[in-house]
Order: sequence, then C-alpha cells, then structure tokens
Amino acid sequence: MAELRGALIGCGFFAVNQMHAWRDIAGASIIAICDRDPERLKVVGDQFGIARRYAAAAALFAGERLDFVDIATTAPSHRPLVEMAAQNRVPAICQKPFAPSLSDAKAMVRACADAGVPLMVHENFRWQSPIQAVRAALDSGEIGTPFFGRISFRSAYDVFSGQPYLATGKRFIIEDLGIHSLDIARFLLGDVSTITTRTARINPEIAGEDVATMLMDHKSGATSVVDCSYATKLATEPFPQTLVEIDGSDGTIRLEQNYRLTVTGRNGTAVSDVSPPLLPWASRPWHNIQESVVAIQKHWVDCLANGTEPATSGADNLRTLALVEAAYAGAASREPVQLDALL
Ligand code: NAD
Ligand code: 89V
Repeated sequence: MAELRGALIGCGFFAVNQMHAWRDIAGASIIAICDRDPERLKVVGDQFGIARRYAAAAALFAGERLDFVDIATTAPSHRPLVEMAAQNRVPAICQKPFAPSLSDAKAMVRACADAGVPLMVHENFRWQSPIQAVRAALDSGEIGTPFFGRISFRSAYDVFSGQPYLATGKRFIIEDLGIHSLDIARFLLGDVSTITTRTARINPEIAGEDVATMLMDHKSGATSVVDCSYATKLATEPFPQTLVEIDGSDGTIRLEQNYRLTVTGRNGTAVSDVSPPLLPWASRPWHNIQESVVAIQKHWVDCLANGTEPATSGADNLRTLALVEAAYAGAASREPVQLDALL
C-alpha cells in the first residue's frame, strides 16, 4: 500500500505527541503542517523536518493532495476545520473535545457522512494499555456480568502550566478530562441511559469546575460512578492515571495506582503490572497518554486501509459528548438527565 499523505493542523502543546507518534507508524506520514501562529509552525516544522508549512487551513487544502488531515487545534476551530476537510473530501481526525456543543458535533458528523469521508475523534484514553487490559479482563469472562463500575481520576497536577486555556473557560474538568473518563465508562460498560451530576470549583484561580461526580445508569443494567478532580492532593500524585473498579457477578477488577491490575474471578486472583511502555520520545508521567496516541493513530491507519469505521468515529463520539452536555445540564438543574433525548 502506498504511504498515506497526512497534514497536521494545529502545532501546539499536544500536537508534538501526535507528530512523534506519526513517525512511529508505518503506512502514513505527515507531509505538511498548518498553524496560524508562525512561531508554533516554525518550532514543529523544524523539530520534525517538515518543509511544507501553511498559516491557513484553506491554503493547505488548496496546496496539497492529502489522504487525511489530523486536526489538533482547540475546540472552537474544530467545526470549521472538519467541515473544510469534508468539502475537500479529505478524511479527518479531530481532537477531543469534538466540538463546543452537541449540535456542532452533529453537523460535523453529517458533513463528513454527506461527503463520504471517514471521521475519527482523537479520544485516546480508551486506547491506553492499562484500560485495554481492563477491557481484556472483562472480555475473558472471568468476573461474569458487570453490575458496578467506578472510573476515577483524582489529582492535584498543575495542568494549567502546559495548557493555560484550561484555567479560563466556564467549563473545565468535565469537558477536558471527564470526557475521557465518560468515554472509558462507555467503553467498559456500554451506553448510558441516565446521568446525575454534582460539580464544585475548589481552586479559586480558575473559571470552571475542577471537581465532578457523576452517577450513571448503563443500558446494560450496570451502574457506574465517574469521578474526577484536579483539587485532590494525595501522598503519591497519580497523574495522569485513570483508576478503575468493576464488580461482576463472579468477581472483581481493580486497576490501582502504579498500574497494578487485580482480577479476582472464577479462577482465583491474578495480579499483574500493566504499566505502559516508555516510548523513546516519551516522558513520565505523560508516557501513558503518549503511548495511547500511537495506538489510536495506528488504528486510524488500519481503518483507512481496511475501510472500517474507527472505534471512536464522529458518530460514536456523539454519545460521549452527549454525556458531557448532560453532565453540565444536570449539574445546573441538580436533576438526572436522560441521554436518548439528546441524541
Ligand atoms: P494549544 O493551544 O497548545 O495548540 C493549539 C494550536 O492550534 C495553536 O498553536 C494554535 O495557534 C493553533 N490553531 C488554533 N486554531 C487554528 C486554526 N483555525 N488554524 C490553524 N491553527 C490553529 O492547544 P493544545 O493544548 O495542544 O490542545 C489542542 C487540542 O488537543 C485540544 O482540543 C485539547 O483538548 C486536546 N488535547 C488532547 C489531549 C489528549 O490526551 N487527547 C491532551 C491534551 C490536549
Ligand atoms: O487529555 C487532555 O485533554 C489533557 C489532560 C490529560 C491534561 O487533561 O488536557
């Protein structure tokens, strides 16, 4: 198969991981980059040896023959950029959060479907190897039918130094981080019928909520708690680990700090270390996330090669984004919110 020609739009903080990952993946390479900030364009272009550089996405689409575009800008630009990709019949990856609103996201899915181009949301947390290990334990049948889950991310890590915009938005932890936890809950326990949410802002220096607790009814009959906090000071800082508890009819799964996985079930108890590998370009503690970037981008290349729908396609991600919308609505009303009414 000829190598796929990709372009990156948005050369900011996180895109550097995506560029490293593209270098690790056979079958695709980034041949052009775009950023409206000339400094970021130069930094990333020089670091990764990309000569073809554009200040505007319209010029990129006009100037290059592309097999896909990787959109790594922040959410306000996602809809216009995805729609531009659809108009140019170029398959698109779009970073999370997919869009600032569910109605924008629905329009983006429609635009790509009408143009017949694949669309994947870069929702990478479910691709982390410890989370994949939990999924594999569930699939083994060892714990029987799951009836309870807890997906937990509690930290006091300073995310604002790398991503200063996170301190300024009216929405913070659910939209930025909880979105990953909600997607993991869907990945492990299936789609959700109802969500009840409580939020708090503990850090007075930021505009949005930095604590959220969500209780969900899954269509399978399971109940889950998704809790996240950037106001939790622990003896050992776990960032950016997601901890998981699942109880099933025949046993339990626990993913604890330091990537310790304990499965108790039909065949007794097995404890394993499911630490992610430290890739040559990765750095702790981000290596968990960095490895998942390689995994999701590989998945995209496989999907384009095989003509299959990505696991986190735009259509799939509407259900994760709907949980975000429902969580904010429910936090404001203090009432449970039904998901099907939003979709
Ligand atoms: P950033 O602000 O550092 O980078 C965004 C870049 O996009 C900037 O350089 C900006 O100039 C450029 N840009 C914005 N609009 C543009 C446009 N219309 N055309 C061209 N360039 C444009 O942001 P970031 O922290 O790198 O975050 C980017 C996205 O990645 C966000 O949606 C964020 O939520 C997401 N993110 C995901 C993960 C993850 O694990 N999946 C982690 C961190 C950030
Ligand atoms: O994944 C993200 O979007 C990041 C972080 C993990 C730091 O919350 O903002």
